[in-house]
Amino acid sequence: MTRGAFIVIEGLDRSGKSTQAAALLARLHAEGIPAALHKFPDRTTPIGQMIDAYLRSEAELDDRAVHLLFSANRWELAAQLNATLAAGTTVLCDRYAFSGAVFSTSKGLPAAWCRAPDAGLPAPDLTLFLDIAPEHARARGGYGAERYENEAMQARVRELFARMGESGDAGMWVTVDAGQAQDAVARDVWTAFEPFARGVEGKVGQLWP
Ligand code: Z5A
Ligand code: MG
Repeated sequence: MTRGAFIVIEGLDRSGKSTQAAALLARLHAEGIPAALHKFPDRTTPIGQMIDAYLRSEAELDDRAVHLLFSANRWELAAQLNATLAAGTTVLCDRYAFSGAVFSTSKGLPAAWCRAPDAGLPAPDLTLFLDIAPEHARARGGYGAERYENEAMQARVRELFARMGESGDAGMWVTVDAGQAQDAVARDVWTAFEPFARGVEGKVGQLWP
C-alpha cells in the first residue's frame, strides 16, 4: 500500500522553514497531491502553551522539564500523524525531534538523554535541513525576540544539526543552502522532495528505535 510521505524541515531560527513549508504545501495542493502541514512546537495545545510561555520568557522551566514538554508536544500528535500518512496524505513538519535533540544538547544536556524521549516517534522519510550562517539569519526580520535567538547558541545548534545529518541515524537528510533567494531555495526543496511526490511504499519507520 502506498502511504503519504513524511517530510521534515529543520534549520536555524529565520532560516526560512515556515516560508518554505508553506510554499511546498501550496505547490503540492496545486499539483493535486494531498498534503498537510504541522508545526512544532504546536503552541495551540495545553503543552504547547507552556512551551510558548517559556520561549517568550514569560515562564521559567528546568532545562530537562522543557525538553520533555517539547517531546510530549510531538507525542500528542503522533497517532494523528500516522493516521494521516496511512490515509495517503503527505505530511510536512516545520521542525521535529532533531530540533529537540540539538537545542537541548547545545544547552549542555547529554545527547543520549536528549534523544531518548523521542525514540519510537514516526520517522521522517526525508529531512530537509535549511542551512544558513547565523549572522545571515540574524539580518532577517523578527530575530532576537525569543529565547535561543542569539548567535552563540545558533552557531552551536548549526554545528550539531550538521553532525546529526552526517551521523546517518537521522535517515535521509538533504542540506539545502537557505542563504539563497526564496525561489532558489524552493527549487532545491522541490528537487529533493520530488522522488516522494507519488507517496512511499511500506510502513512508517520509527525514530531512533
Ligand atoms: N525548539 C526546541 O528547543 N526544541 C524542540 O523540540 C523544538 C523547537 C521543536 C521556536 O521554534 C524555538 O523552539 C526554536 C527552537 C526551539 N528556537 N530557536 N531558534 P519556532 O519554529 O517556533 O521558531 P523559529 O524557527 O526559531 O523561528 P521562525 O521565525 O519560525 O523561523 P523560520 O520559520 O525558519 O523562518 P521564516 O518565518 O520562514 O522566515 C523568517 C524571515 O525571513 C521572514 O521575514 C521571511 O520573509 C524571511 N525569509 C525567508 N526566506 C528568505 C530568503 N530566502 N531570503 C530572504 N528572506 C527570507
Ligand atoms: Mg517558523
